[in-house]
Amino acid sequence: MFDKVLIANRGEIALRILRACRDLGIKTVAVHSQADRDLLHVRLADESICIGPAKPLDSYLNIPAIISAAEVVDAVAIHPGYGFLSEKADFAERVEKSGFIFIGPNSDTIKVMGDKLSAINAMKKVGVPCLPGSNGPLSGDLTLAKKIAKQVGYPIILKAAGGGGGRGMRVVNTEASLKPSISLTQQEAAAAFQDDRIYIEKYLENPRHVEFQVLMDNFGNGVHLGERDCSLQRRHQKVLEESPAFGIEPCVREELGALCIEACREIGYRGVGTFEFLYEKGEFFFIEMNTRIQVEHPVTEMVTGIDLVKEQLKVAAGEELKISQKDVTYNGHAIECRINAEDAKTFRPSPGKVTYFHPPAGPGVRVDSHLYTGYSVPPNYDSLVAKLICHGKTREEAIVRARNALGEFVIEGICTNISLHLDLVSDATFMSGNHTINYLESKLR
Ligand code: MV4
Repeated sequence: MFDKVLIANRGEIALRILRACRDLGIKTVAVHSQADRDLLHVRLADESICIGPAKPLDSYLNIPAIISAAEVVDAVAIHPGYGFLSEKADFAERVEKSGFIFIGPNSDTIKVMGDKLSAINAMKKVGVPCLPGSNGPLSGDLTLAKKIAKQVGYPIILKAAGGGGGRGMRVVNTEASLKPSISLTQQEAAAAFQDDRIYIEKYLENPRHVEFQVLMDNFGNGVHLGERDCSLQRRHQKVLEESPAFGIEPCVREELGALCIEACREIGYRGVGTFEFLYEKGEFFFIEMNTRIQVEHPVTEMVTGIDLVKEQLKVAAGEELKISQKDVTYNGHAIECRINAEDAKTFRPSPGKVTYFHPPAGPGVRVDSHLYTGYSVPPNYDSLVAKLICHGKTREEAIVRARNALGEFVIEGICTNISLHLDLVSDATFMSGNHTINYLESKLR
């Protein structure tokens, strides 16, 4: 196992990684910005180094500063967490070239999955279901684009090959608007991703977002850990996630999960990974893959009993996966509420000093948070301050526990979206399990 790991992230996930390292007897190094000296994981880490000013570009996105820090402390491996540099192939490559281990897939794999077109191609090879579309970048031939769009059937969606996570997309409803939409999307893609390749996909108007978790070692061994429903979102920010997804039959889960593992073998995938699907009328369609640990990983951990961050560290260290698919069982149901420091009505960020912090507890209740009484939430970063994960034997029990735990949760001094979550866990549509990706935004209108 690694002697020492550098944690190239902040907030709750940095603390989560630190705890997984401790479980495995690994020494930890926290790198932090000038605004983050008081983070809980910085205090708990064996060593800490300030890598620059508060602005993310000057610290958590500053590749030379992070690699120099790893050299100074003699770390063996670097854990990128989520966000920041976690899916930047050139970061992974520079970590590898500097003689450290990047805790994640190798940089070539990140590159393949970062290009949405090559990701879709890799999936098609093993029979993972994808949406009808252009099957490649548009050539510049408008007549051909019109023909493809007509075949697929309007509405269609234009997506940038370099996009993902909701960036670089445009819905097109009619042939008349195809030409201007193509040129706009192309221009935006060139500016945002330095890559003007765009493609056509059939647009699904009211799907659910269902994603599969996989775990692969370096030797082609792998398991899937079932799926999560992440349909409750606002402006591409997930708000509440759960596992398993409502109404997915075990045989469907095993079939699609097995295909995801096959796809991983095809691309030489190592580590934890997430396959994102749109699910509509009983059908799954692959849209993209995430090559990092995700915010919502705890719901999968609660249901399977598998510690994803520990497994991630073990396979990155070259250990063979000890879990086989028959060892993966699904116990009950878990839901995660993302608690943000923001106004519950306007969604404006609400940084500031937490004058009192009292998290809920009890059977089936888990809180992943870096908050403590007296901590000041800086204004420079994502507003996620806590994740409340509630488990129960059934979906209903998990929801009741979430309702009760949200009622116990006390965060004073800053605004949070706890009241929004209290509303959601008593919402009739949410309780029915039939909500789609459009539900939360329409409810808030
Ligand atoms: C789509 C789609 C409908 N049809 N693709 C948004 C984020 C990115 N991962 C892909 N996204 C979508 N792609 C087709 N062909 C609708 C979305 C989408 C979405 C997907 C998942 C969760 C929330 C969403 C919110 C708006 C749009």
